[in-house]
Amino acid sequence: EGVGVQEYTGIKLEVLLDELIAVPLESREKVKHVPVGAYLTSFDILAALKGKRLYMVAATLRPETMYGQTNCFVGVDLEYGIYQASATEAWICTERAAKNMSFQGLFGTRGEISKLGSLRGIDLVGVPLKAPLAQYQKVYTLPMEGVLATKGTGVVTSVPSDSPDDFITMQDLSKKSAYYNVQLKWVEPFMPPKPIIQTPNFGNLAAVAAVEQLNIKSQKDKIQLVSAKELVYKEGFYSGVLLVGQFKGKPVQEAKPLIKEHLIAEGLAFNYCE
Ligand code: A2H
Repeated sequence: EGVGVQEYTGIKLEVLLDELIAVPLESREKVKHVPVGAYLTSFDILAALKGKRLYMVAATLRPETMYGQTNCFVGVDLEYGIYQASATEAWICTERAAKNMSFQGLFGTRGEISKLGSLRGIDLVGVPLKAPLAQYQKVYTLPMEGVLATKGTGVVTSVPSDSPDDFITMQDLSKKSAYYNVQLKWVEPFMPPKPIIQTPNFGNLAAVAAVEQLNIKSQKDKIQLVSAKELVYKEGFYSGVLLVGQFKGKPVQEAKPLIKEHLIAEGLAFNYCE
C-alpha cells in the first residue's frame, strides 16, 4: 500500500434478484449444474434480505466512464460478504472494505458491522445487475484473474472502451468461454465496446487502440497491460472529451467531478477512501 490516501468512487450495481430462479434446496443437490445465483436465492439469504435491495459495490477512479459499463468483475476465489448498509440496503464487498466503510460512516453507527452472509466470487458469476448510467438495462457479473482482495471493494466495474484490463478480460472470456465457465450471452452482446470518450491519440476506443498498439494478447501479458493502463489513463484524463450523457462535449477533467456528484446525489454512488 502507498503512503497517500486513494479516493475512490463507490458505485452501486443493483443485483436483479427477481431475474434469478430460486431453486429449492432439495432439488439443488439433484441438478447437475448449480444454477446462477443459487447462493443468493437460498432460503436463509432471501430471508435476511427481506425488504432490502442488494448491491454489488465497485471502487473506481474513473466515475466519468460509467456510461461505458458492460459488466462487473469479481475474483472467483475471493471471499465476499453481504453487509447491511442501512435498513433498506445490503452491499456485497470484501470484509476488509466493509470494515473501512463502517469506519467511514457509510453503514450508520461507525465501526459496527452486520454481516448477512458469506460467499465466494464464483457464487456471483452470471448474476445480472443494473449498473448506474450504463447504456444497457442489464449487465452480468464475470470472472477476472487480477482482482486483488487488498484493493478497493474486490468488485471492479468494467469499462472495456477505456480500461485495457477490462477490454482484454472481456476478449479472453469471449474467446475461451468454456474454459472460464461463462455463458456467451453474458459477454458477446457487449462486445466490441461502444465509444464514450474521444481522445486525440487513441481515438474513441482508447483501451482497444492501446491493446492493439502494444500487441497485448491476453490477461497474461501483465507488463504490457501496466503500460497500456498508464497511457490510456493519462490520455483519457488530460485530453479526453465525453461523447455521451448529460456532460457530452465536456473535457473529462471537468466532467469527472460533476458526474461523481450527480451519481452521489442520486444515491447511486458514494465516497470511499483507503
Ligand atoms: B478503474 P489503483 Cl475505465 N483489483 O475503474 C484490481 N483492480 C481494481 C480493484 C481490485 N480489487 N479495484 C478497483 N480496480 C481497478 C474504471 C477504470 C479504472 C477505467 C480505466 C482505468 C482504471 C473501470 N474499470 O484504473 O491501483 C478499477 O478500475 C486504472 C488506474 O487504486 C479502479 O479504477 O490505482 C482502479 O483499478 C484502481 O486502481
